[in-house]
Amino acid sequence: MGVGQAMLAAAALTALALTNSAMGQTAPAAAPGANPIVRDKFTADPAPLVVGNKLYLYVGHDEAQRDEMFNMREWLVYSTTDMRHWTDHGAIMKVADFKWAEKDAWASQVIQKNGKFWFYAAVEHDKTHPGKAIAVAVSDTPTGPFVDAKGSALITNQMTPKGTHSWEDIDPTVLTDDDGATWIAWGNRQCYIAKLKPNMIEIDGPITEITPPHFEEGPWLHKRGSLYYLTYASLDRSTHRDERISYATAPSINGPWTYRGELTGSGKYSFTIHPGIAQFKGNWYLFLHNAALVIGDLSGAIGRRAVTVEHLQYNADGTMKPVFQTDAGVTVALPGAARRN
Ligand code: FUB
Repeated sequence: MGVGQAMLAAAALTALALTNSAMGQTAPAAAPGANPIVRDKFTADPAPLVVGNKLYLYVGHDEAQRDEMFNMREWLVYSTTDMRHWTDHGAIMKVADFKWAEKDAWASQVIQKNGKFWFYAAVEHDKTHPGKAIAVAVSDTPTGPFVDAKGSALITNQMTPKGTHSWEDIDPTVLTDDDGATWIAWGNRQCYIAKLKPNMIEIDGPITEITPPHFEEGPWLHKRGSLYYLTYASLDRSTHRDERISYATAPSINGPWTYRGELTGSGKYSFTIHPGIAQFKGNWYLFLHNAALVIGDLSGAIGRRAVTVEHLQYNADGTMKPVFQTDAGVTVALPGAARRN
């Protein structure tokens, strides 16, 4: 996101938050699993991972106070077996666990490979490599403890010299292809992809730019059948104030990527939105975040978001059906969710 843009959005959201507080609005009591799915903490950038009969959900912990823009110091993990009831496993890591990083527990994803769980996350690098960077950590279990797997950044801002801004190298997403190769995509305004070495902690070969139309941030790679999907937070600056979700598809991880348009509208009260996609027990799910949660006297804001989940459905040609963000979320059986956007 642009800093100027983010500050404007923060001001708008603060005004909204004050309005909500003044009106005494709180999150309504809801059926288990209704949105937002975590209600006692502000959470953002959802990243699902299915392991056996559980779905694990990794999120950044939003702790911004008052008009702070972001205050994200750790990543949390939750799990579910039924998409209704969630178990809180606490923090898997703090930014401080990466000795070379300064701040910002931004978007992440965990992938399972070779009996280990690999955690990729965006952080702010220290002054030796100014700008955002991508960290990699490893654990024997999905709930951690995770430890820095490399002792240095996997990707730094200096590795993508054509980029225009210091927060270009954020929001990693990882996919292991049918041939066993794992790929990592990431970016803000520019979207990049590279292959990982089998050791999972080094880039193998070139970094390729694949920026799709209106790409802003938050790429998410997944594959269904023979089709590859690149889903992302988009911002068409000529028409929209807040990010939406758009996507592209390709016949191979190497492309070519075809833009397929918008998948969702904006998250309620939120400048940012962030996709995470998983198939679990036969159904597909799209995780998102909005800024509609109120906890005590703190309302949603740019750094106080709340993760949500909706059913995801496909058309016969592999394109994804538009997703409408609801309060009921997946507590409503398909296809009955009411439209919000
Ligand atoms: O949560 C911090 C940043 O905001 C993420 O890295 C972006 O995707 C946006 O959600």
